Amino acid sequence: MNGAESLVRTLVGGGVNVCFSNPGTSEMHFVAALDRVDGMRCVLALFEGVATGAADGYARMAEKPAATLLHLGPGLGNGLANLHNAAKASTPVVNIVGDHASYHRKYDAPLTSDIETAAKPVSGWVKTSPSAKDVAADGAAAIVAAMTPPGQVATLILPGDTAWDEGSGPAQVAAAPVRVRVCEDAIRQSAQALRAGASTVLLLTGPALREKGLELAARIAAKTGARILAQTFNRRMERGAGRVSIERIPYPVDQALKTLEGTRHIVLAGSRIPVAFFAYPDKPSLLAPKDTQFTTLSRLEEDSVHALEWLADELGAKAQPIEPSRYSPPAPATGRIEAATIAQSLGALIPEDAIVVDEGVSTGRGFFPATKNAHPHTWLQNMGGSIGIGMPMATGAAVACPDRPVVNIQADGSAMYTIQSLWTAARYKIGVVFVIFNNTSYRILKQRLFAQRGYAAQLDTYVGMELNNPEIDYVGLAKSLGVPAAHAASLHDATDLIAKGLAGNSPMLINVAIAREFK
Ligand SMILES: Cc1ncc(C[n+]2csc(CCOP(=O)(O)OP(=O)(O)O)c2C)c(N)n1
Repeated sequence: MNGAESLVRTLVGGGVNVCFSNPGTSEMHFVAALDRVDGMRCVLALFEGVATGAADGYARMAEKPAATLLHLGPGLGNGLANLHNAAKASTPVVNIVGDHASYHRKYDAPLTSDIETAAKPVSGWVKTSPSAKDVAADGAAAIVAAMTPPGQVATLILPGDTAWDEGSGPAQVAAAPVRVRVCEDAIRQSAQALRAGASTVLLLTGPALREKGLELAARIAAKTGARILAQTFNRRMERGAGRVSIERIPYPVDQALKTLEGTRHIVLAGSRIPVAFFAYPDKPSLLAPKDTQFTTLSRLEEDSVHALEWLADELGAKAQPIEPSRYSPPAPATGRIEAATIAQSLGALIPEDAIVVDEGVSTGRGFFPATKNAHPHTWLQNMGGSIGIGMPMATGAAVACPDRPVVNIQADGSAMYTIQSLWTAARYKIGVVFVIFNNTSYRILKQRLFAQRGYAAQLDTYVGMELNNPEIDYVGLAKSLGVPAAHAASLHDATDLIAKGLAGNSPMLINVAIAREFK
């Protein structure tokens, strides 16, 4: 058995069953092994950013990593933006990058580059496998590294000869470390901060945003009078009927400052101190009031749910009554197509057990209130700020959960970074409903420029932010990539088309025409 097959059998043995790939000549033996070994599904992506974003979405839902397969340094380079996002979301990814055969590197052939250096900023673990005899054990170590809490990108670089030389056979994959439990001090100090009541915020992210964590946090809040909030961006959040559907710290700095006004203590459950996405000349970087005291209940890699359980016990809150969201969706909206009406219609349309993949950017920001009482669903966001994650992430999430409805709420400009996702969805019949919020601009940037009251904004010209002239034909693009698509010129059309899309289990794109005004 060669190294490639030893590695693929190791991956399958370690529960890695999907490989989002864009291979080249140096990976041919690995590809042949992918094909030969049962239990491994190879999903082709036509751009590496699709492969890496799909691996992120897959792992968020499957709770285990997918592999990627990228072609040397340039393939990795194309995939880096979404690996950055995966790293910021602490998503486990087994990121496999092919390289020249070890003896070929010294000739500096065209595709030679320093792959390790390129991989390091996004990877918690990087290794170039030295030989075909080592590659299976290195693959096993990569899985463990990826799954080590809170989860990380593990990059395994695979020189060609490690694939084609005689290998070791499959290696055993060790169990990944479990999340460690917090110490008693963390509980005692958090309880003390929470007893202060309304001036305390219990700030959640990570596994604390799953059903059990939310329920425990709500009991604690009900008992103490403290507020619960989620970070602005989170890897995965359970919401809708039957869940405690909580709000996030808003993205715009002024709104975030207002939300946290009067806060004296923040108890961090897996979360970080809230900071502004960007610095602005006239605004603070830190979003909480200056003298806020922070208490860490749990770090992201620790067992936040156990910590919340213990904390609830300590506060006598375990049996505290709470009111999870009830199923009472809004009626589908009528009137103009705008953020509020789309949100309302989505609240009415989200099917039971849906996955909502949110790259709605300026349109999608305020969708939580209108979707709070929808059917139970899961909400995925971009934690790394690099746009172009939504379509691949939705595609990967749907590969992980083929029986769940998946809707991608997708800003138009961001869609264009990884629009090739549509072809993968079509090729493998992956049932994602892609809803494009088409405002023919980078509206969020126009908002920023306008806020600066700059010369360009006064003239109402926004250099480098207009996506008209020519307008992008998303319906035509989708059709050319094999995905049925339709244009929604009215809210009624949009509601109708989204409902139809969600009733099926095949990919569909809906282009929702949104007015260009932005102020
Ligand atoms: C990789 C990357 N390139 C550029 C940016 C800067 N950027 C942030 S938002 C944005 C435009 C977003 O436009 P769109 O997706 O249409 O959303 P809208 O603002 O119109 O709601 C850009 C270019 C980024 N965040 N990431």
